[in-house]
Amino acid sequence: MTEFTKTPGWLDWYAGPSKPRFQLPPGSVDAHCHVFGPGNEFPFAPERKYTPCDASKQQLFALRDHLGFDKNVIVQATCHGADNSALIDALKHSNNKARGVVTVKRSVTDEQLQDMHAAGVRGVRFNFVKRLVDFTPKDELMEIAARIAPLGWHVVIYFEAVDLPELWDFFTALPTTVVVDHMGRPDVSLPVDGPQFALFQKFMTEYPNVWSKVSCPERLSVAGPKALNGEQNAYRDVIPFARKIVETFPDRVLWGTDWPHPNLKDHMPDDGLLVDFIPHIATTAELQRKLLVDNPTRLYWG
Ligand code: 0GY
Repeated sequence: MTEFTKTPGWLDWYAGPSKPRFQLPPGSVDAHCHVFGPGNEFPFAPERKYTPCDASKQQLFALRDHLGFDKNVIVQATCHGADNSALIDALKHSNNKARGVVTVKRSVTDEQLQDMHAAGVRGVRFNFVKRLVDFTPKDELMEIAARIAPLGWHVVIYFEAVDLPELWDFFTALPTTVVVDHMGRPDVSLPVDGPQFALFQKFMTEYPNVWSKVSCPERLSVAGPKALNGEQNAYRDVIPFARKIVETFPDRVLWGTDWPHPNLKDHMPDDGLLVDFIPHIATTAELQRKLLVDNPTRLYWG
């Protein structure tokens, strides 16, 4: 049995989350979440940049039911590298209520891709956040994108806003639907109508194959969670950014909890209160239904 020691300072996920006051529409999908291990069953990757606490499929499914979601999209986290066993195992035990986004190397075989598809995988993730991964050559990633395109899969990309100019040519050449994690991590201390966020909106405007997750206020916020218990103002600096994307591209947005919230050191959000953040960024029933039900269902169960 392999024992793993969690990275020092790394917070555990929030046990006993509150029941959201915002009632999720029927059929809602938590479209960005992870499973970690358990490490003694699904060991973490040798090349990982952090060691998380365990976060099992049973715990994820219990959270789904507690919050009022119907389904999950489980995204491969970097601590598992390109070994997708924990994720695939979760999909297979989900009763068709979970889809997956994996990380693969160019050595993956067509048969392995087919098996993953049968288990519920619908995308690959390319991660460009330097603190999380080692560099992978772009020609290798483009080769993978070309191989998964015929399966109808998409590419999920994770990057920091400052890196978008350098990655632009690669992203805009991808042959699939492209889903951006967490709005491309804007610096929310900059103006929402400033050049950095304008470039991200240009990316979505000029390339109609680009979607965005409007998730992770807890990661992006500089103001922080202070008002979480007093509602309204928690992560208030993220609201204009996320609202802008939801209202401009209502048919190409997704939302997820990001449970179990890797790499958080300052505070760990109560997932129930995170759900209560949704009506601040999707302010009408129609926008909420598109964000939580229609869009993820079309992309992952269509
Ligand atoms: C997220 C965010 C992070 C981590 C990962 O795969 C990962 O390790 O995605 C992060 O540290 O910003 O989306 O879970």
